[in-house]
Amino acid sequence: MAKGSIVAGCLAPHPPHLVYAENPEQNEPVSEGGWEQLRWGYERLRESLKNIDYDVIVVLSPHWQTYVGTHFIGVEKCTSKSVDPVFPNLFRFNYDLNIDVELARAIHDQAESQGMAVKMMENPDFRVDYGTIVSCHMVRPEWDKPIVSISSNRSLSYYSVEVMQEMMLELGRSTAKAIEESGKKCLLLASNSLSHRHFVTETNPPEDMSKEHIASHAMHLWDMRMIEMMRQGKSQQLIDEMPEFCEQAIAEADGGALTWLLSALDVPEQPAILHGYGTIIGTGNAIMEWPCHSWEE
Ligand code: 2X7
Ligand code: FE2
Repeated sequence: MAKGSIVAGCLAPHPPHLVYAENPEQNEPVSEGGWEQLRWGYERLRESLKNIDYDVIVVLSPHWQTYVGTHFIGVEKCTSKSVDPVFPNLFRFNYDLNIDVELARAIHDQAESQGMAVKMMENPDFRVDYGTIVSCHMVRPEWDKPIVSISSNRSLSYYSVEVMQEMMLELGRSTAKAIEESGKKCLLLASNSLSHRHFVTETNPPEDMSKEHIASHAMHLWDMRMIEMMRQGKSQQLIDEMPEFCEQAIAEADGGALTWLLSALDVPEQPAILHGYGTIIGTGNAIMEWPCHSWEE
């Protein structure tokens, strides 16, 4: 069997506003658009991935929070309605998705063999979180690929952001090894915003773009710093600065997704492509791609 591979890794932020603004048939609320800078960014990412052949999307979302270990969805079909608990006015999404349980279990087993606490989630009534759904929808609205859904183990709540980072580095290595042994071609998504200070009141309508901007200049500076490091291939420096970024920018990378992704990509020195940046209720969001399929062996 040929070795499996990661064809590309993406930073794919998941504010529900993006799906709301797209008006797909699966989502109940109807909008007049909004957040076009980011939605055009996702358009460019989809265009960039259009001719890349892959079998499965592997996604880690900070909105599936588990407190004892990392969990993996272990049921083959998930069909229900996902409602954002904070924005039920924007996101009530009817989903019907397929899980690659075989690959999920392979990553689970590999991580377990490295001493990580892991669990296969086998409850057939489990409700998939909106982070997973929004990132997958914006990257592949056809929903024609199975996914592997990985939880965010909030070890930072029990220990520290440093412990969390260490665990995500191992999860990334385990993910890459399991993918290689599976023979499958995979697209990896780290589902998170960058700076995460947000406004506490909503405009009317929510898509009124005259009110949208970054929460503060300090958040802007942090976002630009992280984007520049990604664009310059400074992954190790980014990982080193992650604890400070998480603390000072209340960054959603605290859920571990970005560290997991960079580790799975073997801490790349190759530049990432910036497809778009924009704010959503004051938070900073970048759509980035590491096109590993084009890198030399
Ligand atoms: O989950 C989110 C987020 N990360 C950023 C902004 C707005 C809503 O939801
Ligand atoms: Fe979020």
